[in-house]
Amino acid sequence: MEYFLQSSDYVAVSFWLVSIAMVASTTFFFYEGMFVKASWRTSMVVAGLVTLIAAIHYYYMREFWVHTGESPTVYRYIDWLLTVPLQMIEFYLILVAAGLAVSSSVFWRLLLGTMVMLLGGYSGEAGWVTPSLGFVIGMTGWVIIVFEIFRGEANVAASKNKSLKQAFDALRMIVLIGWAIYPIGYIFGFLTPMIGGSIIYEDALNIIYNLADFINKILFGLIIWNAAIKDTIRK
Ligand SMILES: *C/C=C(C)/C=C/C=C(C)/C=C/C1=C(C)CCCC1(C)C
Repeated sequence: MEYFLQSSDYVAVSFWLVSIAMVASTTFFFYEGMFVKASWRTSMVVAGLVTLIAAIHYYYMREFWVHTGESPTVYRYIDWLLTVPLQMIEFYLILVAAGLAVSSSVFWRLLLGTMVMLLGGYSGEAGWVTPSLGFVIGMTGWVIIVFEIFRGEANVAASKNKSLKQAFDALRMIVLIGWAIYPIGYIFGFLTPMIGGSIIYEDALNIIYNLADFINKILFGLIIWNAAIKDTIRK
């Protein structure tokens, strides 16, 4: 058992780097949020809350990894359970910030997709069901979310406002492409044991998930910041 992070432990180093990046982005989002148009402030605060919640979990996950050498699965999913719904609220908030009316059922459908996706993934990772069944359930939840933002009511509302449409399009590319990194991590971790022994698969799983969180939480917030700034300058 190690008390401190070993420089040769590159998975632990990746936990460390993401922790710091999350703290730095939180500061940035909260600070910048004070200078954007009032209707965007809640969106900026929520972007900062996502990275703040992640930062706390990353410190904890790094410790867990350093001491046990095992995947911090429970903490990872608690983090996702808190932050993914907040990101789904963002889709709703930016529509409202742009003065567009959407029914709250948009948010409930996004939340339903989130729950199915995370419950499926966790069941597979925790061994409640087979890894492949967990994967299929998780993918189903993701498809519900993708359908809602590409074909559902939110999409129709967003297309009515040009500047918002840009931000909305960028955010949904995150959900489509950035989020695809997670199932890839799951495949490496659980569906390709032939790639190597258990050590390699825990490493790959955590490195890929850490990279995914780095992109999908920080870039997500930056897109909202960019839209907020543009809308503020334009007046
Ligand atoms: C901030 C955290 C985020 C944006 C987490 C997103 C997590 C996912 C998109 C997870 C997706 C999964 C699947 C689509 C199928 C396999 C199981 C999961 C949970 C890894």
